[in-house]
Amino acid sequence: MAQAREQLFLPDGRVVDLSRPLVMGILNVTPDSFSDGGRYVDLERAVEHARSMVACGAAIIDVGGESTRPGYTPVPLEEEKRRVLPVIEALSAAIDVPLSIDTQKAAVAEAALERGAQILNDIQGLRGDPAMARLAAESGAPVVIMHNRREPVYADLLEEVRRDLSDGVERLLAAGGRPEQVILDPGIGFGKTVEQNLLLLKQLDRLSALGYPLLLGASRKSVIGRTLGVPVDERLPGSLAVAVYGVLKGARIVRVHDVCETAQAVKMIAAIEEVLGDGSAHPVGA
Ligand code: HH2
Repeated sequence: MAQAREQLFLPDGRVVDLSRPLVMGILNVTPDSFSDGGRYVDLERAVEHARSMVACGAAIIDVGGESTRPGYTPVPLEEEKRRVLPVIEALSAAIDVPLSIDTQKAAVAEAALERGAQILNDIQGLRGDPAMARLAAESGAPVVIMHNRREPVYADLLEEVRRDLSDGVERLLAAGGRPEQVILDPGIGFGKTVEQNLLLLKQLDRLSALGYPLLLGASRKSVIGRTLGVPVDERLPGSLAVAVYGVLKGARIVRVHDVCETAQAVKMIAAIEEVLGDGSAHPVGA
């Protein structure tokens, strides 16, 4: 199995270490996101929330100005820019961790990069806006290529997800981009039934075989709600279980709302995996 790359190279020259799994904190500056809509539309509250996620261990903050929950209302370009750009600008000055821009519009992504965003997050996997692959290639920024389909119809789920993701990678390379920029994401909740989401999680390690770092975003999603029969504000235990399972299956970045709790879970996994010795001497503590 191909070993996934363990670094992200940012346009500003910084390098993000992926040898340990990272937490990406979600900052939705939308009135209508499915779990946190309306909470951070105010600039000061957005900055405060980002700061608190960083304090808890977020290594990346993902800023989004358009909810993409099932049945969402598309946001016009100017409105999306109005929502995200001031936040990107303020966060570039306020916090040290890299910012990613969660958008399907190349014009929003480009303006965000100009204001300090360092990572592109395209839920259309470079198969939506035709200008996105070129922008990714020209900027040299790491780009999350997420799997997405309109209809949950597959003859062979894993094979088709792999093929669609590879197609996104091909678009980047054809536009002049580099394999080093690629981060892949199975797109939990996007054009998949509950069973298909569970199956993709179960087979996540097989997506690592493509050789790119994997990002997993299942936080508070309906696959958890439906499996456990719990409303959106009671999905923390399920979200933690999926994040831990995902990391053990090879995810290097987990995109979550509950950063403090997830960062502790991920740190605990790293501590167990990295402990040395045979346990016969030098106990670390009780
Ligand atoms: N999920 C959502 C949005 N962006 N990006 C990536 N790479 N992977 C994901 O799984 C993903 C994503 C949807 O979740 P959320 O942002 O919480 O909700 P909403 O779309 O309602 O704002």
